[in-house]
Amino acid sequence: MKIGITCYPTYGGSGAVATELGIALAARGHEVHFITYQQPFRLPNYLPRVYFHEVEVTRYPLFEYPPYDLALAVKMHEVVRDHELEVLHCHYAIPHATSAWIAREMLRETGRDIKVVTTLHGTDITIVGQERSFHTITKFSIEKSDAVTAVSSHLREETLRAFGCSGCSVEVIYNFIDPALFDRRAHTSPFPDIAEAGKRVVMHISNFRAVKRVRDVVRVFAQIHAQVPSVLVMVGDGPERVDAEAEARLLGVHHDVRFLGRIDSVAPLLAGADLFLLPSASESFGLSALEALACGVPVVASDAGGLPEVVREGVTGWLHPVGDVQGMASSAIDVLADRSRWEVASAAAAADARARFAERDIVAQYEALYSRTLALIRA
Ligand code: GMT
Repeated sequence: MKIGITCYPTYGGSGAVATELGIALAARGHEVHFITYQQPFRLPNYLPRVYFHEVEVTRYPLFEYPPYDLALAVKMHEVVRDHELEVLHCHYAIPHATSAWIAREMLRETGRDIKVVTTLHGTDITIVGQERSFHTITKFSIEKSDAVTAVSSHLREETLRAFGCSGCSVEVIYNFIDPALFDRRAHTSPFPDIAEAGKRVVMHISNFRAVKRVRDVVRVFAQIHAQVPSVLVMVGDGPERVDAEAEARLLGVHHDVRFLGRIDSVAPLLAGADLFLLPSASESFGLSALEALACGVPVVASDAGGLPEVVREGVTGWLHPVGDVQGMASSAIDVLADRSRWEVASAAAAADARARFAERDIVAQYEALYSRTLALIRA
């Protein structure tokens, strides 16, 4: 198949999933064209059958707000036409699915067709899509897609609740991991100094937006730190980083908190972690939690959104109500202080991630969806 993929190329779960999907599809013999404003952060420079088409937005004094959505639609139209793509797979509804709809309408004028598959990732539905000004266009874009997927059952239900979905269905296709990459045994410890000091590594990875509640990460860690010799490794960057740094100083744990900034390749870091914290206010799936589990890192997280679908309560991790710093700290201390308990949870995490979220199985679900959607053309 010839497939176009559009995503947000910078740091973020949806961009990571879209890119890993494209790479996996190309490895299975498909031709994949990424159409976006920047090379996706997880995309290597060259891979057979993978192409990158940069969307350039015209700057003109009249355009106080340069029209990216239109530039994207024009580029989609051009790439579909010139490379005879069959499917445009949009990750994140706004504006990608809207631009794809425009491109499809333009193509129809010339007697061509393209199938539009939209994958909903979370904030496109839970935050952005429910903004009053975006609600109608989000609903429209979902309904005009030829197929719609959501990354968890929770997000599917939330989509149907918030938008309804006349004439379409939302299929759940979970996010996935490459079991060979997200493997504890495949990497050497990135933190030998912490291990030599006899301390455990607690980790958090995100874009440090408000929804991630990074101050709770530091608060939970402060309680762990009081009981278990440990270091908190914070990976990523974003608007709440300053607050998290201030919280660490306020709680007097800043000497054992390391802010690494944005790092694209997280598998080697996760392979050196003992516990992953994700106390988000909402999380449609929690890709970083899955990546941690696959690396044999038990997860302590909030009992929010799709996280209960990813983390098996009491087996691969522990879930607590949003904001329950005490409960999260207590679960974290229990598992970190008991080596044999940690080993059981770590092994269960790695096994469960492979059993339910292996790249091979999930990518096959997308291939089947593309085939079913393409069959609709010919019907
Ligand atoms: O969480 C973010 O801020 C980034 C966002 C995105 O669009 O990249 O992540 C969403 O999509 C990820 C991949 O499907 C999910 O794992 C995240 O749970 C989801 N974020 C939220 O729902 C807050």
